[in-house]
Amino acid sequence: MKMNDFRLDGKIALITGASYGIGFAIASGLAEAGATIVFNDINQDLVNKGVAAYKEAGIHAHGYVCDVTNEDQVNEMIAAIEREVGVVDILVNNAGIIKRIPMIEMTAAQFRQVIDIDLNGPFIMSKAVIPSMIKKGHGKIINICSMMSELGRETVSAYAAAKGGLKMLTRNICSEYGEFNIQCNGIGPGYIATPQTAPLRETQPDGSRHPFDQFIIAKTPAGRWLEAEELAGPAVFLASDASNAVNGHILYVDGGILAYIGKQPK
Ligand code: NAP
Ligand code: GCO
Repeated sequence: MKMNDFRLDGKIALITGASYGIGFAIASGLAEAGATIVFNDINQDLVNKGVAAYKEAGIHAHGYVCDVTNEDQVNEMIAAIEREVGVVDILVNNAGIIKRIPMIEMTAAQFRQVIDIDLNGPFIMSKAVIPSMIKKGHGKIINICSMMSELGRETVSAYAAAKGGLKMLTRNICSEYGEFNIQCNGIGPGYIATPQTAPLRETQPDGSRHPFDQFIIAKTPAGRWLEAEELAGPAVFLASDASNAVNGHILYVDGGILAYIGKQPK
């Protein structure tokens, strides 16, 4: 093993939904390791804001408007990236949404929307990049899974179904394309302070912490929410040659939540 195995110089990384949040943090880490950063988001305003944010961080990122659930848009984006930047070596399927609604109150349309973005999107994106990875003789796909790839909780039925499916899609891409030197793994973040979880951390009218905030503190051995930047190192590892023998694995970056019964209430 050489430390250079962790470098990504000369590699092109595409991170979906990466104008901010976890995608932005992972992209920044991949850039630090030498990768050329390409990202997409759902509209031009977000892409423009993302390009500016990357520039502010000293990263020249290539931004594209693309809805990951729209196969025509995805195929057009991948063709444009291959013309304008080059063949994608590393795909991070990060784009995702959550709806926190009790299952019997959730409409079928709402359930389908979460499945569409969080599971169909990674399928469509992976299907679009694998043929060129096969031609190139290597590829890395990293799916951003979740605690809900392993656990359920109230109000997140669609999200848990999607993220559980994403875990198995990860294993199936590994099974089907490992022979072409394509490694497909997942990262399962714990509870990360981003816009997606902001409603779970809102200070209460009486100035106390949100009940769910207190719950996560008790469920995390380190007693804190994790930062998006803490996912960058694991992402660099899974995007690099250092992990060429790792395939079909979900790397939980959760501060130990899955290992811990939780702190006894005082
Ligand atoms: P976030 O702040 O909500 O960012 C998600 C990004 O994806 C946004 O830029 C969003 O754009 C974009 N997006 C949504 N739908 C899209 C579509 N159809 N096509 C393209 N882009 C789309 O979420 P996050 O907290 O950074 O989470 C990123 C990923 O990590 C998600 O897959 C999430 O499930 C997963 N995750 C998050 C946590 C956590 O604690 N935060 C933990 C585990 C896993 P808009 O702004 O327009 O919605
Ligand atoms: C929730 C949270 C979680 C996190 C993450 C945990 O409502 O429980 O949003 O789902 O987003 O997926 O790993």
